[in-house]
Amino acid sequence: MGEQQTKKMALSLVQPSGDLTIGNYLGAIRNFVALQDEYTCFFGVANLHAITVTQKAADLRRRTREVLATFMACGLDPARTTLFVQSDVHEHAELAWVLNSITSVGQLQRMTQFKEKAATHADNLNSALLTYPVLMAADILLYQTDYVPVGEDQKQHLEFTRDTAERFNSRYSDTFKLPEPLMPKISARVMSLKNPQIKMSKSDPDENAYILIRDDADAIRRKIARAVTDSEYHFAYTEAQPGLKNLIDLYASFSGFTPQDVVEKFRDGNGYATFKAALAELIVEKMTPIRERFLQLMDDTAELDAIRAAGAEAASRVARRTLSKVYRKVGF
Ligand code: AQP
Repeated sequence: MGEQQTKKMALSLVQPSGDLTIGNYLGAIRNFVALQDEYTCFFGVANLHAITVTQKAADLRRRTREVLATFMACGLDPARTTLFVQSDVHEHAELAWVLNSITSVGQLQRMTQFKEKAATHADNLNSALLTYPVLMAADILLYQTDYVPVGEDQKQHLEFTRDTAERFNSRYSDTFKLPEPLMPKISARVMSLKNPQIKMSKSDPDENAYILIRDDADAIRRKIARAVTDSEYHFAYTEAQPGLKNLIDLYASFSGFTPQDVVEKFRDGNGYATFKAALAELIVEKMTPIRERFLQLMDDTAELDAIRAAGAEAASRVARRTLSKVYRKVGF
């Protein structure tokens, strides 16, 4: 008991909105693994968030299981860490409703991700796309979270969460802890392999833009070989060569080298081909054991179901405590 209470709380969720990419791995999941000993950890599958974009029910159900299996394949250990599915814990939706009542529409309309998604999903501009950050604030605040390990794209949502917590605390009384982001130093923002101006996203319509955690060695080699670079043929780590810079960052993240070390190692190579081939082999080496473990876990339905059920129970216990406090304060 003492240990649970003195350790700080870390929480993060991942959407089952597509097959997970190495962006999700390097920006988020790999960092979750490193936190397991130091913090009390809760990691979830954000299936409520995923329906802000149209999903086929069977695909969403399958991907929800796949995210759980990916968490474990990457090294999250259900004996030390709570792994859960967001829709199994009804408190998330209930707290989001309360937080909606203290959130201004203008603030939501100014969020970068809303503006981007509104542009790409103009045919399905549903109100959940607008209120997405409110649900994300509920996800985090329910667990009295200290740290949220996320990629850089989520920084603005985290600031929104802190604003919302402060507003509730000052309108009612001190209820929520203010969470801090935890971002990796390299690969906080892995860029698309086809357009290094935009981030690598699992819902990108071009499958060559990303490497999936479940991609096999041939797919990895093919996608790296086709990755956009430039025609400078000058091996340097600079904003002026964003495609190459992204690949150098990937090499640095997977190898533990600094980007400058990577430049030293490959600057005398013959064009970019030698570097690309070495990068592909490095990714294959690091991702193959994860992929194999993922495939094994997906075969064991009973184990995944048991982990999901235990996670739902553990998460609900914590979430219930915060929600009942909130309900009392607002007068329910
Ligand atoms: N390209 C990225 N680089 C670094 N980190 C990233 N993350 C996502 N893309 C990158 C981090 O992965 C975690 C889970 O993300 P998510 O699934 O909740 O949603 P997202 O950020 O919207 O991820 P995607 O892949 O871009 O999904 P879609 O295409 O469905 O919107 C988060 O911590 C995120 O920062």
